[in-house]
Amino acid sequence: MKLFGYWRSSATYRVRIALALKNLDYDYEPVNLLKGEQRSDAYLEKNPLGLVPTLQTDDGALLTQSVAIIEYLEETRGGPSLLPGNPVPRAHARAIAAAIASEAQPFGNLRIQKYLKEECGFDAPSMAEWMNRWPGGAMAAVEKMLARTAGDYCVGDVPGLADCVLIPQVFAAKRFNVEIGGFKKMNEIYERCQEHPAFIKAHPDNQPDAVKA
Ligand SMILES: N[C@@H](CCC(=O)N[C@@H](CS)C(=O)NCC(=O)O)C(=O)O
Repeated sequence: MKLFGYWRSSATYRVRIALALKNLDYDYEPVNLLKGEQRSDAYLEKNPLGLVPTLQTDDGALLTQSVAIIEYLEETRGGPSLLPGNPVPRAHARAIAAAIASEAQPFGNLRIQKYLKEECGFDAPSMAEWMNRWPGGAMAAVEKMLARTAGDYCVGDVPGLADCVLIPQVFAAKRFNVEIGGFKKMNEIYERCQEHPAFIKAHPDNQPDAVKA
């Protein structure tokens, strides 16, 4: 398998966590978002939305959308399951993943931030307000969801799909100063995952294309 991604992309980070939790080997090809490589003709052939990640399977299929990729890994590979066995907790895991992937992450994506700054004239305070209102607002709702579902991890006591999606979003929130400090459960899970080998392996700073500060 080959993963096309970018070290600091939260959606790529989701897939890396899933690959690491399942202990799967893969090749990695960086797509430099800051250089706009996601919009090159060659990359658009792989991922028509011009977003990372893309996973190329061993038989050449090109998979896009991080949550669909994680579900593909779950359905086709062994290793620890990333979804609970029972339907209600399974629906909770998918709901948390969807809340973050659909209602939080897209509003803070690079192309949206670029558009707001360059075409709508947003200055730093307007950007901060945007980030707290939209990604931050969705994360406040996720904290309430976690109150109903979490144990040591997002749903119960085993890391899975929801954690693959939550941890990168918390990482991004910290990077963009989104106010999530009061979200106790979320922060507890985040800190626990910082000690987990699969999450350490998947961390942006541990990727070959990471830019050291
Ligand atoms: N829903 C997509 C989101 C992918 C996405 O937004 N990727 C971001 C990085 S986290 C990206 O490629 N941004 C490039 C851009 O905005 O130009 C998924 O889950 O794969």
